[in-house]
Amino acid sequence: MEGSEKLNRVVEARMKLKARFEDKMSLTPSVADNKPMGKGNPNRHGMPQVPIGQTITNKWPVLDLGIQPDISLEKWRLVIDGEVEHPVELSWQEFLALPQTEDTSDFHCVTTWSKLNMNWKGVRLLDLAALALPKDTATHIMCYGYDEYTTNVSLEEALKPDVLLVHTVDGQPLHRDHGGPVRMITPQLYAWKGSKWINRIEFLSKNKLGFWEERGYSNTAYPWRNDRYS
Ligand SMILES: Nc1nc2c(c(=O)[nH]1)N[C@H]1C(S)=C(S)[C@@H](COP(=O)(O)O)O[C@H]1N2
Ligand SMILES: [Mo]
Repeated sequence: MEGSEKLNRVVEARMKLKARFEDKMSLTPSVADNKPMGKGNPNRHGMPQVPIGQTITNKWPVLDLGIQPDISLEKWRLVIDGEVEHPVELSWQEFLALPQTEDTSDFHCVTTWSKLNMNWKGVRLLDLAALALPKDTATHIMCYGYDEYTTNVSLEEALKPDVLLVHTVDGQPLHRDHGGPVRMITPQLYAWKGSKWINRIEFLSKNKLGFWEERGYSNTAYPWRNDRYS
C-alpha cells in the first residue's frame, strides 16, 4: 500500500474509534469529576495539579518487580492482539515509522509521589489501536511487560490522547530502569497502569485483573478520587 493511503486509513480508523468512545471518555472522572480532590491550579483537564495525598518529587524513583529485562532493539517486538480485526506485531523500525506524538504530562505514583511536567515522545495507544482495529466487543486492554507484569485498563481510559507508548523522556532515550526501550504512560491514572518494558497489548471483551489489581490495587486507579486500593 502507498504511504499516504496507509496513513489515510489509519487516520480514518482513529477518528472512528475516537467517535465510538467519545461519550464514555467525556464522563470519566479524570475529565468530568465535579469534586476532584487535590490542590493547585487546574491542569489542562480541569483537575487540581496535585491529586490528593500526593507529594511532588523532582527525582524519579524506580519501581519494579525486581527484574529489569534487557531487551535489544533488534529483539524488541510489540504484539497487539485479542479482540481485534488485524492483529499486528511491530518491530522497532515499524514502531518508529508510526506517527510520533510529543506531550508533556504528569506522573502520579500510588506510593504518593508525583513528578510534574515530564516531556514524552512516542506513539499514542489510540494510533496503535487504529492499526489493529478493536472489534465492537472490545472493552478493555491487558498490557504485558517483558518482566511478566500485567495491568488492565478500560478502553475509555486507554484511548485518551494522553496515553502513549514512549521511547523518549525529556529528550533522552527512556532508560532501562524506567521501562526502556518502550513503556506505556497513563497520566490521568496512577502510574502502575502504564506497563514498563511493554511487549503486548491484548484487547479483551471483558475486564480481567492485572498483577497489582489481583493483589488489591484499584481496578480504575483515579488519582483525584484517591482510588488506590479496592
Ligand atoms: N513491567 C512493569 N511495569 C510497571 C511496573 C513493574 O513492576 N513492571 N511497576 C508499575 C508501578 S507500581 C509504577 S508506580 C510505575 C513506576 O515507574 P518508574 O519505575 O519508571 O517510576 O511503573 C509501573 N509499571
Ligand atoms: Mo506503583
